[in-house]
Amino acid sequence: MLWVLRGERLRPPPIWLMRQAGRYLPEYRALRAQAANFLEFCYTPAMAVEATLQPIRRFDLDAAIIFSDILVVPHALGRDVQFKEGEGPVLQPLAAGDAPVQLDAPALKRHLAPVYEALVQTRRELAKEKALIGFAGAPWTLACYIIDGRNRNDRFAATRRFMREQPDQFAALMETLTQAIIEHCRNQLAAGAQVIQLFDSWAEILLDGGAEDLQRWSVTPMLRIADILRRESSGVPVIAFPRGVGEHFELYTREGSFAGLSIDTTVTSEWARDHLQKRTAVQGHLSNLTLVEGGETMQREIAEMTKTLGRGPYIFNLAHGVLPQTPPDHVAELVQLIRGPRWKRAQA
Ligand code: 1CP
Repeated sequence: MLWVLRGERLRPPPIWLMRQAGRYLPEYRALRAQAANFLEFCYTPAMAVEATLQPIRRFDLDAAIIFSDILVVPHALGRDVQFKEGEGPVLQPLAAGDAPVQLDAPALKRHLAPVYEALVQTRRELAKEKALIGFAGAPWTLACYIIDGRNRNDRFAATRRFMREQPDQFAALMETLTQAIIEHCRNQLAAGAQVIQLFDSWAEILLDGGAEDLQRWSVTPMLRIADILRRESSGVPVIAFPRGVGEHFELYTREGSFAGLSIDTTVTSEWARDHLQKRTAVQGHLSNLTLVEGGETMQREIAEMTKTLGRGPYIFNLAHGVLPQTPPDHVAELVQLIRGPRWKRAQA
């Protein structure tokens, strides 16, 4: 996978899946039952290492993503974060006029030490040829959870209002988050992560305010994070995943910025080949619902994707994380299809 992020083409393409660890795996559910809550799970290195390695053992995927969550950064910044069974994460919302969120870098490092320990141990246990991915939420997506407190499926209305009505306080929060994310990624790289993926899961909401808002609050801060990490860590590859932005994915391809762009189903494979792949490796973009469905639909979509994107630097992945109702057999079949005889013929 690291070769692809340097611009090489690999056949078959390397494959990993967002949320490859999780509830669709019986061994994950068994492990999860041993932890009092989700954060304890994330902060217990032995459990996080085991959850990280489970999908690698079962499916022989090409990369492991450290088992953690994007919300450990707000937690490390002193926000109250709770994962409620069946409800998802709930944070203490940030209101206009509240004391500013502040970064204490040594305190963040101490708080997240179990995540870094899990990376060290995972790298030790992971086969040499498998890449180890660290990750963080992008500033905008973290701001959405910090201000709204939870996802009410109203496109983070409180955050959008805060952005309009408290522009200075919002800008200060975004700056603190950018610095905190840089610290967290830096620490993950020092602990053995070889790639960083930045998840801007709610980037699409910024488009309500036009491409200028997307540029200012997603593209620019994510580029800054990638630039700093690359400069400090001799060219470490950063993958950006600004979900749902369609043709605006192109804004993220500035020369020498992200080594990879993870795309979803808001663009076609042809569009990604023509507009993105000359400047960056492309990762994606099978629908997670197609993976649930499996069968001929999955076979057809994989064939189409690998044909179109497989001629350039390409990493196979989903458009969005594996769903809990996914049959594990479909993941096994997906890996078989990607590594299947088609590629051997193509190379002959
Ligand atoms: O108890 C459980 O099993 C809870 C489910 C779960 C899991 C398995 C959550 C709660 N987080 C995770 C792990 C996780 N989260 C990983 C692990 C590595 C892997 O991919 O295998 C990663 C990369 C994330 C990233 C994450 N968390 C994102 C970005 C990606 C995306 O899905 O867009 C987001 C938005 C979150 C927040 C979050 N954490 C958990 C839930 C249910 C949510 C979404 C809440 C919502 O907005 O509806």
